[in-house]
Amino acid sequence: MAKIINEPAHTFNEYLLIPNYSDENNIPSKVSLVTPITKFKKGQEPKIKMNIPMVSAIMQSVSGDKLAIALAKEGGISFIFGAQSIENEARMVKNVKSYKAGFVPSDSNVKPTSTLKDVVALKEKTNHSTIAVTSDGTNKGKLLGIITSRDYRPSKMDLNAKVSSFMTPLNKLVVGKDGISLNKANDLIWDHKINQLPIIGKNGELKYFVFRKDYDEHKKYPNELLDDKKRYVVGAGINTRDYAERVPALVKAGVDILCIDSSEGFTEWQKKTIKWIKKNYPNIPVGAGNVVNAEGFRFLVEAGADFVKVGIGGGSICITRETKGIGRGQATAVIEVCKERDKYFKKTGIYVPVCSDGGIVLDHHITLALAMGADFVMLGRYFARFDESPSNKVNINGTFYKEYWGEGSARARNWQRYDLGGESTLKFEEGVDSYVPYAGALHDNVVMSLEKVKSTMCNCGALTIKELQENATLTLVSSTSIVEGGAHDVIQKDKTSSFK
Ligand code: MZP
Repeated sequence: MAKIINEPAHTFNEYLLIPNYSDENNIPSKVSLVTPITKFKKGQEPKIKMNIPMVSAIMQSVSGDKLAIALAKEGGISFIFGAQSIENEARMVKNVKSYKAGFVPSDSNVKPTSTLKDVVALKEKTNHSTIAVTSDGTNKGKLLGIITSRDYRPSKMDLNAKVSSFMTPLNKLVVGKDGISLNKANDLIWDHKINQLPIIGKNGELKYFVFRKDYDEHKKYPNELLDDKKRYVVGAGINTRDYAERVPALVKAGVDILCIDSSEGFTEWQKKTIKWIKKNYPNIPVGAGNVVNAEGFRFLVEAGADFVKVGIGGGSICITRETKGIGRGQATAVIEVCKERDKYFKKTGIYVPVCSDGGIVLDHHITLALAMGADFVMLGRYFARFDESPSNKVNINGTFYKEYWGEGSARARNWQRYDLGGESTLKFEEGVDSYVPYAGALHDNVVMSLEKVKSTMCNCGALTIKELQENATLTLVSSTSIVEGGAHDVIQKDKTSSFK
């Protein structure tokens, strides 16, 4: 007879945290959200830590290079979606690794033989007030000068005038050499009272501009997550079919960490994939999943996984539980797996971080997942709503939305995520295509969500995620007490409040 668990599996919404004593030290500005993402031995440091406990989902409508840069600026990691060609995924990883905060490749460029008319047209198109003059008119050509709005006055000048006659030539410019630090570049900008500093390579070729106006912008990101070469940290999703070709390309592009993207991780395919990576790229950490019980966790850890992802069927776009009848309430799954993780740590002295993936609806669900033992959370719907996600922003009846589709939807064409051997096709859908309300810039939202997490941690007397995991008290709540938890028995004046 089948094994039957009679205890119901619970979701985050069925739990609340009970405050602990907080002393005057428990203030949000003292909370650290630093968290491990790769396994480590007791007393040692993990290879990669994040500054915030958030990673973005391995999804076409979530994790492109733009979102990866925005999230690394906040201190988290994106896993670039794997359901695309190997070349495209590697290019996205490369874009993140070659992005230098504060160093901007020039978007507006002309040749010395271009005319004032060309400059005016370009300015109208790009709205950039700094234009580079290079030997070949590209942003990689030899720098010959720059044009700013101070160099020309269209109403008083001949529109056929050649750029070389009115640009500020190189010998009158202050320039920085490639490799200069952002601090040094900003010092030059301040010392010489200029608005932009061109950075040139060994042969005088243009590399970037550093702009005065970006100086404060950079200070907005005290938590940015950098590797030892000061490049943003980025992850990438892989599948259990083409890893022997995909992984080398991603490693070559500079990827920091991989994660096998699959709806079900307790499989021989995952074991084979992890073993292959460990044999061929022992220095590249790889996460695996998804599992929802202790046995699944143990299996992936013994196969060599560096972190384990938990969650089946709880994603906002996911219909796996309806179509296949597999899955588990996310809270119960996280609690059981984290208990096993702690047991494994006690026995072996190896700590394997756990990621709670999917089903985060309210910001406080992040805090609950952490209190239940997760080291970080993976979010899809949450990030899909922002400017930086790769999907379309659409206006429906006057309200803006972003498109968000599951990797198991027909639209994603990601059969590899659901692969059980056999034919290379998706036989039925496990995800839906949807809209989510547009929510603006990633930065503003992440800052606000984490303020709430820190505030709750203070109420629980915790200044670190570890303290929260060790000392939090959680309680199951009744369905009527969930109703009591929202505004009730009043007629709300404004139901659009952004309390979530
Ligand atoms: P959520 O943050 O939108 O609730 O959930 C995101 C997670 O749902 C992803 O990280 C992934 O594990 C899972 N997912 C992605 N696509 C599907 C699907 O089409 C899915 N079924 O379940």
